[in-house]
Amino acid sequence: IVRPFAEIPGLWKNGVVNLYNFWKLDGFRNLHRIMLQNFNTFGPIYREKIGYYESVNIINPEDAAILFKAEGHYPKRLKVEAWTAYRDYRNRKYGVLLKNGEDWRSNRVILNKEVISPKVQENFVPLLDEVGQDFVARVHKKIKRSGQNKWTTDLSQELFKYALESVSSVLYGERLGLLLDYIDPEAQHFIDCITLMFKTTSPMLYIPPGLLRQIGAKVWRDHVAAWDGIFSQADRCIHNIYRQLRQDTGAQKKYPGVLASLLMLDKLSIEDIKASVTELMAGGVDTTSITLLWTLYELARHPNLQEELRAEVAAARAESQGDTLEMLKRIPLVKGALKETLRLHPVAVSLQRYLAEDIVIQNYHIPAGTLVQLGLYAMGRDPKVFFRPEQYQPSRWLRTETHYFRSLGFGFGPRQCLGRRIAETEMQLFLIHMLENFRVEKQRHVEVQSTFELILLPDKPIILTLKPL
Ligand code: HEM
Ligand code: 2DC
Repeated sequence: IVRPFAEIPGLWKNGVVNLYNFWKLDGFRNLHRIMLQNFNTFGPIYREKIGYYESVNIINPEDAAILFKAEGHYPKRLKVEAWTAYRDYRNRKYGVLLKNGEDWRSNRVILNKEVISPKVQENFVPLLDEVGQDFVARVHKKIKRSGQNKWTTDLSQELFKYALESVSSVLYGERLGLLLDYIDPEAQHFIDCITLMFKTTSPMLYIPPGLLRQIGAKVWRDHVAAWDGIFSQADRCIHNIYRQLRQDTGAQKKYPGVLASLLMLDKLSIEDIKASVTELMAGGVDTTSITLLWTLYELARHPNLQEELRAEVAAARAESQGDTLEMLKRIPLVKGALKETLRLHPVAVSLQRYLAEDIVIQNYHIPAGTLVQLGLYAMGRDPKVFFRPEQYQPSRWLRTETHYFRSLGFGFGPRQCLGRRIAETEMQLFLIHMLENFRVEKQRHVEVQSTFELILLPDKPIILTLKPL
């Protein structure tokens, strides 16, 4: 017999009291650990209400499968009100990230063709490969300048620049030049704005931004300033390409980038294109850079694994004879390493959907319209789901054992990460070039954990040493 919705365990009766307790636990930065603890207390399903944020939480891959089968034709995530409130406030259009319903679907279908289809991925490879080579050249230079034949540093700022340079080269078909000695202060400001935007979003998941705006709260003002910085920089880049395209007479053969392709395709309005390209540019910085930083950290902690990966890359290089696209098909362990990084250090603490239909999970009835969250961080560390979850083991993704709804770092289905192919290609090429050039080592024994600033970030600087091979 199926049990009713009201019997799902958890604390969902008093959102205000729960918000107070959440705040006492420093929940704004510990969300992932609190979710883990809740699964330990309540089991594989629990209901929760913090402030005005109400959800049912699940952890099992089999339950994730039920959730995604009930997402409907217009899958909808948790509405991040801070993001929509900014756009409403400044009278800007929503892009694909924030749209819903038919408007989302029609935009997404067109964007898919230019951003995530295998056909265009081939166009991205030479662009991203060049950025990877430039990054390596920059590290060699830093090593030379140090006079010690090595470079010890917190790579996060360097990786932000690498990620922004990569996503910009794909979007605009042009280099920004962020890996040169002189850095454009506007580009640096853009990077800082993205970090601030994420950081100021998390409290507004629980306290309505409209309220914070009315009382003139600092977090709302900072959030607005952050998005203003993001939009003005993206507007400048977009305007540049738009102008070039109008001046250009002859048809060129070279791949012109995502933005120019969308403009020439002429299927979306300029305003829709601008909104989504801005989101792609902003979404493409902290996500891939932090994932790469975690991967280098894990490789530094596992020197033997690092050598194994290096050998795979060397063999792939030899077999593919200069064909980079071919090379990307011969590095399963490198791909496994990226999956393993996202299992232990996911960017998104959860995936969420509003149910399009009633479902039954763990024998509880859950009505249509409910917000259901899959605890991605908790699932990645659950010994019932992954054998010895605490071990970083890329080879687990090679074995034929079931991966059914276990590799969900980029989300699932038609609403999954639009930047997925860009991110994967960019990260794979980065690792290829780094492994071919440097050995990565770690300083002392420092345990780094995650902290929640809307996305999960390392809670302290990760200091690594790069040595030429
Ligand atoms: C959505 C993860 C990189 C742009 C998402 C979602 C996740 C995610 C989990 C939600 C998917 C869902 O609800 O099913 C990641 C990870 C990345 C990454 C782990 C890198 C390691 C990027 C990059 C871009 C990007 C590089 C831009 C070039 C987007 C956009 C959406 C999205 C636009 C919203 C798509 C929609 O609503 O239709 N991402 N992402 N992401 N991501 Fe990413
Ligand atoms: C944060 O409880 C925790 O890819 C919340 O590139 C639920 C939630 C909702 C939406 C998620 C967000 C979490 C984490 C960051 C995500 C976001 C959807 C897209 C975004 C996963 C899990 C991200 C980082 C995008 C950001 C695009 C950019 C323009 C802001």
